[in-house]
Amino acid sequence: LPATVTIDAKPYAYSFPPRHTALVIIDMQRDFLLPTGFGEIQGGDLKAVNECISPTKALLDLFRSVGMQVLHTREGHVPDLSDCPSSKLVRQAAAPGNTQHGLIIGDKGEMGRLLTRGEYGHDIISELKPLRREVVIDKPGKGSFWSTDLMEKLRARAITHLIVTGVTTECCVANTIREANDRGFECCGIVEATAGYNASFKNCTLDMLHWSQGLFAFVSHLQPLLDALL
Ligand code: TIU
Repeated sequence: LPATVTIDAKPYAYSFPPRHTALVIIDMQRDFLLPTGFGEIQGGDLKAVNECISPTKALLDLFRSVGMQVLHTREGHVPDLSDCPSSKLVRQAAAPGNTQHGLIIGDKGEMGRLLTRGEYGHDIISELKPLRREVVIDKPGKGSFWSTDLMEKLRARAITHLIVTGVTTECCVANTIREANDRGFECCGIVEATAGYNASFKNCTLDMLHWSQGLFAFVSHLQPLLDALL
């Protein structure tokens, strides 16, 4: 691996040291990607999020093949929901006439209890299944640092730079990048390898992340990264 790699990005070129750079794949769980899951119950557009699976797989294969670090995250709660703040439960509670939010976290869906650890729907889709040696962070929040040991895991691996992918751009990807930025990590989002439930939110979110000379992150594309590392 070269000491430093530089790729075209917004707002300007992103340079990273491959030995100290990790791919972070956010919440590519059945509950967010498959029909009857939590995302669809919330009214999410599944087509968009499914389109980011194969670019994310391409990056995962690339990082594995060149021996770079990979971390996965999953959003979800312990079965007694003691780590689920009331704000997350209240928000999705059924309102009169609202059938869309008739089910909340912990309720039984067709893939098991929604966003509940240990359930089929909570796990990562088979296409992106983590290897035994790869870190999987279980998180109760949208950001990946809050109430997890991600910071310690990154420190132990001497990681300084994060390539962040996954779903959803506007929610857990953005929160994770903002948390990482405050902790001093140099982040880069990859347009094709992230998606959200609302196309305009995806574009706004990515623009906001790199606005003002890279306020929170850089944003690049899949191909420059493949070209630089292959
Ligand atoms: N609701 C929504 O857009 N996303 C989430 O709740 N979680 C993630 O983004 N992973």
